[in-house]
Amino acid sequence: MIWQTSARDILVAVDVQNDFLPGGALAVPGGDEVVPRINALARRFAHVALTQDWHAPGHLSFASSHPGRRAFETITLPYGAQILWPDHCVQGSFGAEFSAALAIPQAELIVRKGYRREIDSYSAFCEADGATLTGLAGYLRERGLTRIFLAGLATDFCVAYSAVDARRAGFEVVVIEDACRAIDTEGSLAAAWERMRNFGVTRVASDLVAAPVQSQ
Ligand code: VGL
Ligand code: ZN
Repeated sequence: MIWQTSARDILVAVDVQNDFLPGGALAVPGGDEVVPRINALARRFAHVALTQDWHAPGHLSFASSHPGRRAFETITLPYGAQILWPDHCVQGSFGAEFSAALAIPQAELIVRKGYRREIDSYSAFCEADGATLTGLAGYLRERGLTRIFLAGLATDFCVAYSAVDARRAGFEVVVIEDACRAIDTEGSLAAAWERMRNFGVTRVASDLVAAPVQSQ
């Protein structure tokens, strides 16, 4: 099946930022491989948005904010379980910048997330308290966009959480598998695909995503 995009579709490129690329603070294995794929995909969409992990210094998702704790341990915060990460994507830092190889000047929106020190947000729709909305669902609805294609980093965290929340908000959701890469800590990748499947997220290959018949 070919997935022909239309004026009601948007590509959301998740967290293609230096800290998630090789050499970055929270490097995702093969993270750099998604960049040319996402650039090529973006040309097949009438609409593109970017998300940007954007943490305040001393963010509570950082292991360094919890003396005696180490990265990739899980702790309990007021809103629930939180995996601790190396310091990453600190507001204004080089690591938080988009990859210089990302070439999507036509992107219409940048959604920043995780900017409050006390709350993480893997999802581009809703923060980790499960209640605070980012405004993305409202933006998409106001613009009549009904189907969201997701690509980027990391499959098992920001892509998966965004995909599930987009389904909860009533959108059709398609994850472009080969344009994503995973962190995969303690079975997180398999669990993420299972959860996405349960929520009705579709999984496709990038070569099956085609530009609209007529460009708009
Ligand atoms: C992400 C862990 C921490 C992601 C962001 O972009 O998937 N993962 N912050
Ligand atoms: Zn983060």
